[in-house]
Amino acid sequence: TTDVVCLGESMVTFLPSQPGRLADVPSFGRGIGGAESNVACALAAAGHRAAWVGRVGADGFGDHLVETIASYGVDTSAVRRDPVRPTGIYFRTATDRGTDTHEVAYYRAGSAASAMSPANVPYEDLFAGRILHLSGITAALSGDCLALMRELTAARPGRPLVSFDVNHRPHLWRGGDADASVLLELARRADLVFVGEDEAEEAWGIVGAEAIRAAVPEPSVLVVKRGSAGATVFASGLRPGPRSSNAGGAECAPAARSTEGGGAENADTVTHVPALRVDVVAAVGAGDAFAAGFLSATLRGLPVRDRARHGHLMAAAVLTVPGDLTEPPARDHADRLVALDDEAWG
Ligand code: KDG
Repeated sequence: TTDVVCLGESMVTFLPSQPGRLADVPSFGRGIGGAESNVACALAAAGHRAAWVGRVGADGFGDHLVETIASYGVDTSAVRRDPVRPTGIYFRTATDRGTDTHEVAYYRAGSAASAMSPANVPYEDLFAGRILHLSGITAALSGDCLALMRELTAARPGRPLVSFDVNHRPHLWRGGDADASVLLELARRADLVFVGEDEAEEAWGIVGAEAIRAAVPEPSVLVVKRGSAGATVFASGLRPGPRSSNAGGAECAPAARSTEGGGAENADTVTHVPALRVDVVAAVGAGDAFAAGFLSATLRGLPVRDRARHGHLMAAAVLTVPGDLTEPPARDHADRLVALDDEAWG
């Protein structure tokens, strides 16, 4: 069985040979990007069975994406090729200091992935894992992609646990019919949600972790990421998953939550988990790495605090390299770091 199926657009990424304005960068090196395939690659590198489902062009960039993602050990067999539309690409700039904002230039309007729709995705593959991981980027790509996100997050019998990273990308919402408020609707339909405190404010005007939870009360687990301040995890209604026999007793299925409220079984536990302090080289990909670490620990049935610590650890590894992806620490090594006492974790 597949542990996690990730759906989304991946792109060939062009990383600058030197810092500076996009207008001044003389040459670029090729990498790959795509929030959801980043999650799949990190999960596969951490020893899980991960699949990535997407749509690329029938072109060399599409070949490169599929080959590179597969080289991480990710199952790419359900990726579709669009005979006409190209694979999306994007360029990035770098600054001397990793925490400064960099420029992103997308060339993805009309891409193969933007043509994903409820009519052309392989549902059997999408629902084959224990977790289906999605992100708000897909919702911003086109009306068809938004319809697909609504379809995949709809309640249905046998639905895998739906993990949703809000991933608000303001550029992508410009000029479309929908706006980032749909991300709130999608988050409320998911079982596990990742959102940055800053992105909730930017996308929805909602300020602070408690207010975010009040606006997104449905998911069993809501992770509010607060940058270097760490993460706050709201968790309720976890019970052993129906397929736990093949995953060491992972608690990852949503429990039916009573609508009457007030019962102890519905009360949230709220866990603040500090992050590791690192010198940031490039922040891109850190959110994906966090999600991968959190999902990995969820599949393993680890306690909430350790789920977030595994997320922070994977994020720290990616924050300290220029690209979106890096080899995560081996599982036993990661477990030893996660088990360090609170003092080490700040
Ligand atoms: O999370 C990293 C992604 O932002 C990057 O890989 C590109 O998927 C991408 C996007 O749409 O911004």
